[in-house]
Amino acid sequence: MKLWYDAPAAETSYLNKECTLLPIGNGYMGALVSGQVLSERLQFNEESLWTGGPGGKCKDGMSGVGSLYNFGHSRDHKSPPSPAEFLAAMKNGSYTDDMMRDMMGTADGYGAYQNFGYLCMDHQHTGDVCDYKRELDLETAVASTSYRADNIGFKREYFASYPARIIAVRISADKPGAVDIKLAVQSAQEGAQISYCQKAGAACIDINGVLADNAMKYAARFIAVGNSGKMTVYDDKVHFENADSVMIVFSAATDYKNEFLGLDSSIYRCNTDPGSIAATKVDKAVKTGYDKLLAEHIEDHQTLFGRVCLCIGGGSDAPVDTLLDRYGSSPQNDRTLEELLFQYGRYMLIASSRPGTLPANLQGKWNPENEPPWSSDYHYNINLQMNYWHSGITNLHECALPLVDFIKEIVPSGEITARMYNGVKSGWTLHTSGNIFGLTAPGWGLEWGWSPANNAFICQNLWDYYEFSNDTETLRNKIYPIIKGAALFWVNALVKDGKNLIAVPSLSPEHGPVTYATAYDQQLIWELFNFTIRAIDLLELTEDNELRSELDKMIKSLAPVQIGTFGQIAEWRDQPTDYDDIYDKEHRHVSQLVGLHPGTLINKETPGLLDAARVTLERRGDGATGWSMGWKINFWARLFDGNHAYRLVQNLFRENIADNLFGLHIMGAPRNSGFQIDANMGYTAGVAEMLLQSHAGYIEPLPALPDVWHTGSIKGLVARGGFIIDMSWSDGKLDTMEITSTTGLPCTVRYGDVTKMFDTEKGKKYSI
Ligand code: FUC
Repeated sequence: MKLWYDAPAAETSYLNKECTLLPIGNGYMGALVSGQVLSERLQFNEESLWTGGPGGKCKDGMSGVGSLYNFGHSRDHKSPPSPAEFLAAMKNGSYTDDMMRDMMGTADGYGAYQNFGYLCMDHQHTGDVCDYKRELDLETAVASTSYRADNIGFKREYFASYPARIIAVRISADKPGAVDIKLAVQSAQEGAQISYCQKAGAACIDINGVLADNAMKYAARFIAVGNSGKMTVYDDKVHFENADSVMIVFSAATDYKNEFLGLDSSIYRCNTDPGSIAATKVDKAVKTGYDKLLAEHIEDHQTLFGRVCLCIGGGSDAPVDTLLDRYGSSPQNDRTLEELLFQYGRYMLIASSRPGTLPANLQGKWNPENEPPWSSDYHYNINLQMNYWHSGITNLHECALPLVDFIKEIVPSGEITARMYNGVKSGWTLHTSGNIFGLTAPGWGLEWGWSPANNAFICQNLWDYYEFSNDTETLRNKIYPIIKGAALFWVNALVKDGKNLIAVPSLSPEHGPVTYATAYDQQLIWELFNFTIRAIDLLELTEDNELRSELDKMIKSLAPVQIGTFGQIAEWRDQPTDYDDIYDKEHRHVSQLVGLHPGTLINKETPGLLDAARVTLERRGDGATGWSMGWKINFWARLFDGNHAYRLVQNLFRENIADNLFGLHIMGAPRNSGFQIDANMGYTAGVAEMLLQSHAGYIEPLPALPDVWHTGSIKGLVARGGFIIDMSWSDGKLDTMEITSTTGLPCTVRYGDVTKMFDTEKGKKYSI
C-alpha cells in the first residue's frame, strides 16, 4: 500500500502542483510533500486558519471588499413571502424570481481556508543524484524521499502525528556527518513575524501573526535538532553542517473556537495564546524523541487503517504515475490502482478528520492557496456528505465524530436561519455552503443558494454513523437532538398541496428553476422522518411519542416519487418531462436519486422506482466531475450492476485522478489540476458498496461485483448493526464469509435467493 515515484513532484505552476504532492495530516494539520532534491518546500495548513467570520471583511474568499460578517444574512433582510404565498404564485403563474429576493444570503465576510506557510529545506550537496524515490506508505502514514548523491544515501521522512499533534521531519544520511542543510520558514500570510533563536542546543523558529482580515491570531513553532555536527542560527535561517541527522518538529495553532453564541455576540475565539499551544506540543514532542514519536504515530494510524484490507489482484510495483499512464493495459496494473485508491480514501479521512478536529473540508485539510476554489469550505448539498460516506462501512467510525460535533455546534445558528426564511417556530436548517463560523444562511446565488433539505441530507450521515457503529450514547446525546430538530423544521415548514405535503420553494441542487417539491427535497424529508422514528423507537423516547405519530402520519402524505415521461425519476414535480430537455441532461448533480443512495427509499422492494433510477442514470451518462463519478459508482452498486459501476471506476481513473491520486473536480481536466477530496471518498464508499450492502435490513455480500474483480477478498468491512465482515470469493461467487458481531444483534444475510437469519452473541464470529 505505497504510492511511490521515481522523480520529485512537479514544481510547474503554483495552482496545480498540489496534485503531484504527497499529503500527510494529523486531522488538525495537513502538509504536502514535494520531495525536491536540493530545495524542498513543505507546505502546511492548520484547519482553523480562515479569513471571514466575525470581524471578517472579505467577500467570497477575496480580501478587502464587502462589509462585516453577519452569518451570511443580508443586513437589509426582510420577511420573505410565506411558503403558501410562494406556492399560490407558482400555481397561478405570477411567480417571478424576484420573490426570492429575501430568501438569499450574502457573501460578506464568508472567508476562506488559508495557506499557513512553508518549511524550506535547502540541501547542500553537489554530485549527480541517482536512485531517487519518493513515497507515501499508506499503512504507516509516513512519507519519505530517498536518493544517492556524492555516493551517499540520503533519506527524509515526514509524518503527522495525531497523538502528539505535530508534524515531524527527519533528514539523515548513511554516512556519518554527511547532512548539510539550511532550514527556513515562510509564512503565507502578510505581516507574520518569524523569529529564529537557539534554545538548549536546538534551533527554535516561531511564526506569530494576526490575520489582517478578521484579526485571528495564529502561531507555529518549529524545533530543529541536529545529531552531532555544527548548528548555526541566523536571523533568517538555521544551518546544520556535518550532522548525522536532523529532526524537525512543528505544530501550528490559532485562537479560533467553534462556538456560536448568537448573531450579535459570536466571536469564535478563545482566550488562549496560539503561540503557547504550539510551543507546548512541540516542546513535549521533542522530549519524547523521534523514534518514540514515530512508533506512537504508526500505532495510532494502524489502529484505524489496519482494520480493512482489500485484495482484488493488485501488486504491480511501479510508480503511481506510470500505473496511471498504463491504466487499462493489464488487469494487475488496474487492480493495483483500484486497491490503492480504495485505501487512499480511508487514509485521507484518517489524516483529515479525527476526534476533536473540524470536519474534512472540500480539500480535506490540504490547501496551498489563500483564495482556494469555493473557499475550501463545507458544501452541504453533496460534498461534505460524500466525504463521510465511507466512514462507517470501511470501519472508521471515530473519524466521523468531527462531523457530529460540528453539526451540533451549528444547530443554534440553523434555528435562526429556519425562523428567518421559513418562519417556522422550531427546528433548524442550513443551506448550500458554510464556513467554520456558524454560517447556515442560504447562499448568495439564486441558482444554487436555497437548499433547506440539506439539513436532512447531513442528518443522514449522522444516522448512518449510528447504524454502522451502534454508538447509542452518541445517538442519544448528540445525534438524536440534531435529527429531531431537523425533523421539527420540516414538520413546521411543509405545506399542503391538495392531499400532498410539499417543500416550497424548492430547488434541485444547482440545477433547474426555483419551484416546489423537487425530488431531492421530498426524498430527503422522507428519509429524515423515517430515521427519526427509528431513533425514537431505539432510544425508547416515550416523551416523543406525539412527534413519532405526527411524523408517521406526515410520511404517508409526503408527495411521492414521480416517474417522468422518459421513464426517469422526475427531478421536478411541476414539469416532470420538459425541464429534462431544457436543463443540462448530463448535469453532475443527480439529486433526484438521493433516495437510491445514500437513502433507502428506492430499493429492491420498489422495482418500478429502481427501473426508473436506472433510466435516470442512463440519461445522465457516465461523465461529469470527479465527485459525480464517485456518486455514480454508489448508484450503480445500489442498482446491483457491478459492471456499470466499474465503468465509472474506469472513467474516474481516466479522467479525474491526479498523479498523487487526488480526485479532480473537472472532468477531462489536465491530470494535475484542481482537486476536491470528495471524489476520493465517494470512490472508496462506492467500492465498498459494490462489495457489501446492508441498508435494506439485511446484509448482502457481493451485490455488485464486476466481472473484472472475479476473485478476491476483503477483511474488516462493516455492515449496519456493527457486524464486521471478512469475505473471499472466486469466479464471481462468494467462497467464505465471516461475521463478527460487535453488538449481539440478530443477523440476516441474503445472498442470491438464500436467506439466513440467526441470533448472535457480542464478540463472537460466525462463518457462512
Ligand atoms: C458543488 C458542486 C460543484 C463543486 C462545489 C464545491 O455544489 O456543484 O461541482 O463541487 O460544490
